[in-house]
Amino acid sequence: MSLSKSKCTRCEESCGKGKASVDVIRKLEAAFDKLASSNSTSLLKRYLTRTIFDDLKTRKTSFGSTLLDCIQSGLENFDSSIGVYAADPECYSLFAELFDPIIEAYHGFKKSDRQPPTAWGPVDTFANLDPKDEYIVSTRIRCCRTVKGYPFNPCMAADHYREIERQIVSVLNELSGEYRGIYHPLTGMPKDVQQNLIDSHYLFKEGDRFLQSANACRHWPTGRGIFFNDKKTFLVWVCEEDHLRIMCMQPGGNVGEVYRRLVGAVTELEKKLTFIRSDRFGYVTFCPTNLGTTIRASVHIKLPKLASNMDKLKNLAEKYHLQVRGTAGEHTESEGGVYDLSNKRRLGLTEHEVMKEMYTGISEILKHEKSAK
Ligand code: ADP
Ligand code: CIR
Repeated sequence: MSLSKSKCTRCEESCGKGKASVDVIRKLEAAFDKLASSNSTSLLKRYLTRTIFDDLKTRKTSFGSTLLDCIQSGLENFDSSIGVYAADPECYSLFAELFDPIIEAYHGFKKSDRQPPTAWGPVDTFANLDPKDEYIVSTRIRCCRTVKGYPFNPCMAADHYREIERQIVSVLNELSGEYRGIYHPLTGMPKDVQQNLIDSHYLFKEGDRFLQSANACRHWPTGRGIFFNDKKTFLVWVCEEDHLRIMCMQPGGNVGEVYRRLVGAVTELEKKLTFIRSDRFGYVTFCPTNLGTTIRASVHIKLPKLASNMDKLKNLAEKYHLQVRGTAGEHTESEGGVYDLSNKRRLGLTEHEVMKEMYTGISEILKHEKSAK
């Protein structure tokens, strides 16, 4: 099935470029008023002014995506931190008046900025952050990729999922050495196996309400699955939030080893798959927080002293451009005093600079933990 831009996969009609329907505009109007009077702290609420809303509410991309498709998640989930997704790659430009300030607020990346060319840099720069295994439980580095020729989740038909999965898995099956592994499709996966993989932090969770509201879970579980090597130190998520989430992880704090493995994996995959990269935003992703390098390098870390004052830990993390998440990922709580600390910015910096920011930040946080009373 080839990707036809003129045929909208949402309504299965040739809606093409044009104007949002009266029904969409009516829904937007009602939801805008509710958001405006809500106590939401999302970036959507902060930047969707009445003027911008009026400018954007009638627009529609050639994939058929409207403002509603981009902001539905934030409209339905007032506890969103961001609240927007690009329903298709064109949304970043057609709805730039909304996306640009959100992207700047999240990454510090201005309208006039450009993502530098890919630069992994020397992979041996980073050492073990916790050689005595006292604080860091595990290290994980992931990046996201969008395969050329396919839209983002909200515009994907069931056949797109089947086709892209086939394409990705045929490439994954050719990997060798430490990257050799097996693909496990979600379709037909026993529930206990799936839950076990989720609980062990290997597999994406199911039923994320932020993604569901964004129409990113249609045709689930068609086309979704996970590939991993024997040791589960190299894993690829297929068609969850993005077409590919490529990740390496292992116990302990050896950032250098995990980074080297990830760079090798992405380099191999790029030989066989063509990924969408824009001059301005680098690698293009569904969520604006992942644009650019798309790298989220994290440690699962125990910080008993700092975490006794969460406001202090969050302020410290912010100082080093780090984000604090719960143990099971985004929108979760800490379990057993383990926090997920990762780089917040991924856009406007090279891959190596992103890694350096994370590495330096975690080193500094560890110094604070060790000297705290
Ligand atoms: P993503 O990292 O892909 O944006 P999440 O925040 O939902 O998505 O995390 C996905 C999974 O990865 C979760 O199960 C989370 O616990 C796990 N994870 C993240 N960082 C680490 C880490 N350093 N060690 C082990 N598991 C991790
Ligand atoms: C939200 O707005 O909270 C969700 N849509 C998730 C946004 C991604 N979060 C992030 O910080 N990377």
